[in-house]
Amino acid sequence: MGVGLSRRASDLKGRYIHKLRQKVPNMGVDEILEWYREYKTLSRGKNLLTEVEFVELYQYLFPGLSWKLAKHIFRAFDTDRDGTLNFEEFLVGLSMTDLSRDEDSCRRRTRWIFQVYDIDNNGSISWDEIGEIINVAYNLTSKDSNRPKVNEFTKQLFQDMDTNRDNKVSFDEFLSATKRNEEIIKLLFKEMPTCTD
Ligand SMILES: [Ca+2]
Ligand SMILES: [Ca+2]
Repeated sequence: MGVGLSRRASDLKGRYIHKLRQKVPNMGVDEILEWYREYKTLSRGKNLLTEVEFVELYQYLFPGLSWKLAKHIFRAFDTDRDGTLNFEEFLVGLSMTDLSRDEDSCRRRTRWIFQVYDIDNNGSISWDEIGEIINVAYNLTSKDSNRPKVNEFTKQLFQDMDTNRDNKVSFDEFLSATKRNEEIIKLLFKEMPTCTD
């Protein structure tokens, strides 16, 4: 590993790696460098990943995932909302697929999934937002015959999440709801374990 690692490490400055490691405590230096190499290839040396490039990658990593859902996932990766992913955004997003069950990982992951649902990024999930994500997750079209069933499911889910009945779901409500109902996470990421108390 020695020679290759130092060559790549010189590309990514030590201080920067240290900063990244604080954001992705579940990843080691080797893994970060491995992803950096991957990122450079994917972004064709631009050091920015566009939505189209990301969607292609995500559909390759998760076959069967609809492009609409991949676009919502891109939005959650793109934390500064400039429409592209820098390496840090890319890495932090990828670290969310770490499936550890410790409390810290669970909370970070749930916070991130909350961002997938919170389309307008205002810190709460509205009825429309959950409806949109569920329709996309089920890949429904406007004429789909399963629509009434899914609408009913959405309604029940929203009511179950919105425990204080203010017509929006806060992060804390969301977190509690994911512990009662694993479907909220499995809808988007089948393999992801849910967190329990
Ligand atoms: Ca960005
Ligand atoms: Ca919102």
